[in-house]
Amino acid sequence: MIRPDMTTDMPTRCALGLGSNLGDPKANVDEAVRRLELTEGVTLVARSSDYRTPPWGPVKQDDFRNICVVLDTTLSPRDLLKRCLAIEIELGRVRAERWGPRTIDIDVLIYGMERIAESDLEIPHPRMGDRAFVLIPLAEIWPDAPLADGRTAAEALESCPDQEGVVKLDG
Ligand code: PH2
Ligand code: MG
Ligand code: MG
Repeated sequence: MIRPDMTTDMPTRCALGLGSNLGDPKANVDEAVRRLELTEGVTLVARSSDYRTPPWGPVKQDDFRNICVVLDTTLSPRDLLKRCLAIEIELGRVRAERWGPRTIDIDVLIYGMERIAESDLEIPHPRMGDRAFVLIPLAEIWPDAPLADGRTAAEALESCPDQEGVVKLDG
């Protein structure tokens, strides 16, 4: 059991979900990945393809560009979250409406086998199991990724709605 603020010596395998639908989504996603790679204590293991995905949720907005990355980190869950939020700010994210358009969103989806339920940090991400824009890129690079309900990403994808709208992009 790792406390959310505990630093570890052994790296932990994690998954992040990234999304953008404001400004230049490709540039935003690429720059976010570059900054994650430059982060001390973070080693990028895999990056998924980029996907164009219809907006999920109540807000009418442009399609998103979504990817997932897998990384190994010695950062604590909370420090990893902090770094993700810092990169969002560095790239000019302004938090407006919930579910609304964003320059860049970086969500911590999975942190090893840890389960964390705090108001601002829930891992595994509680809503990822039925979201094609998360599961499709994640299953591409880490099909065995462990979700909160015991299923793997690939298993969850078998019954996941809204997959038709998700389009793999070339570059
Ligand atoms: N993120 C949201 C709300 N809706 N829809 C798509 N397609 N992709 C996202 O990343 C996304 C969304 C809130 O985080
Ligand atoms: Mg977020
Ligand atoms: Mg999100």
